[in-house]
Amino acid sequence: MMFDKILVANRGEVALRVMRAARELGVKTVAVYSTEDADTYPVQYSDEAVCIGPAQANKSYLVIPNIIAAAKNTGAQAIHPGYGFLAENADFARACVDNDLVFIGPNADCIERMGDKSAARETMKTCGVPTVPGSDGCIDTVEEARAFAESVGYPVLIKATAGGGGKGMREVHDPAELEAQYLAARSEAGAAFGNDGVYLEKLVLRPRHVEIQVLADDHGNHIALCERDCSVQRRHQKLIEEAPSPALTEELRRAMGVAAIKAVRAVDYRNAGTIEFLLDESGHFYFMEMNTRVQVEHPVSEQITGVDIIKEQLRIAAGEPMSCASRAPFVPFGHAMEFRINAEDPEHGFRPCPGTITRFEPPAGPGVRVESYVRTGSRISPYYDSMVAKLIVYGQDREEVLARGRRALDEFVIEGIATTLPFHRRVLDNQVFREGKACTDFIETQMGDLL
Ligand code: MV4
Repeated sequence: MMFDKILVANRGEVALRVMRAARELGVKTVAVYSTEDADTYPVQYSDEAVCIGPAQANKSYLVIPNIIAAAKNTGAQAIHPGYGFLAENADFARACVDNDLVFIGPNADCIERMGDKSAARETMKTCGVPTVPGSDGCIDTVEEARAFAESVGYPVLIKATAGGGGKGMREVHDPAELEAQYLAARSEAGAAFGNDGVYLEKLVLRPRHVEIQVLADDHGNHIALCERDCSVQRRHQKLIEEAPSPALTEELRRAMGVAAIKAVRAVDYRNAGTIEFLLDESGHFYFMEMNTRVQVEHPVSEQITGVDIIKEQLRIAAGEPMSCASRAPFVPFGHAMEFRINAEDPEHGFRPCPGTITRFEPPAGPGVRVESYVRTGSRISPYYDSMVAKLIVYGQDREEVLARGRRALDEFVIEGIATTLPFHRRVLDNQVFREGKACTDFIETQMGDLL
């Protein structure tokens, strides 16, 4: 049975996105907020709101007992974690279950198994999902690292098993650098994650980042909602995502979807998740990581499939079958692109620019969707992520979407703070991007002056 009331353990645009989905399903919402966020729109939008602490996230949005208490005290039956904060925290998922609350996401074991990147890679290899040639588990000595690098050939990439999102990664192009990079990667990982385990992979040159959105329910439905191409990133922060990927053929899409479903079945995964792949220049793809949460860029998949991913998450968590299963296998219709509008100054190394928005005029019209929690007069807090809005444009093909993106970015007015709007306008003028040929080095090679 669908929930009567859920608590949203997040803030900003994703909190609002989840509440809107809940409202369409007739589900009441409880917001939790820090004192810093007391006047934000998601708090006003919710049916009830509970203050859970001061501005610092580790004293509010990350305090598990306070969030659990807020859910129990308000009679919420389930908790949606959004993305970031506690979304991929296995202890939080366990704390929910221990307190008779449904965690709207996968179970704690799945979160843990995918959180250890070396173990996740082994799991995928075992169930036949392609992986980059790499070490079996972690590498404990420089000698072992050297032996592995010689066997697969340079260049190699050292990765932290507790990492993900690019933290604690070191490239090694020359045997003379191996020892220093290996030791640096271990100490960096130890300092950042309290776990200095590292593993090695052959370095894939000029890869694209292509990921498959999946949904799985308790009724045996496992579906792939096509792919997203997230190759335009800066320091492992995605800036633009699109679906479908301009780099995939129908055949590759099918193969990647099959691999993603294999991965989901292998760990008995439930709810929404994403399998990230590296796609090399010759069209081979390799498992990179699994994200056990809903992602920032989920709207582009929604626009090309017509599936409301958040509503499906609620149905799945409530034990109902997903409503879209009979439509699988999904063939993407049209094209969609998302631009992340951050309070950052692209002219000055993307430095954060918190402050008050003195004017906010979002674009509208055909094929335009804006996901944001701000309005004129809103304050962007220095304490949290700098994302102000997501602009999603969609249309019948990529060409229409490029023109629509340009039109919508030109309509978008945000005053009072610097934003990434001018950066996005420039990307849309770039020939490599327009041709659909951007890979993960796009910003360095094409937007080098911005770095
Ligand atoms: C790689 C790679 C090349 N070869 N693995 C970056 C984040 C983490 N998820 C894994 N990452 C990469 N793994 C091998 N064997 C290149 C990257 C990578 C990257 C991947 C996707 C998007 C942007 C990236 C930027 C730099 C490096």
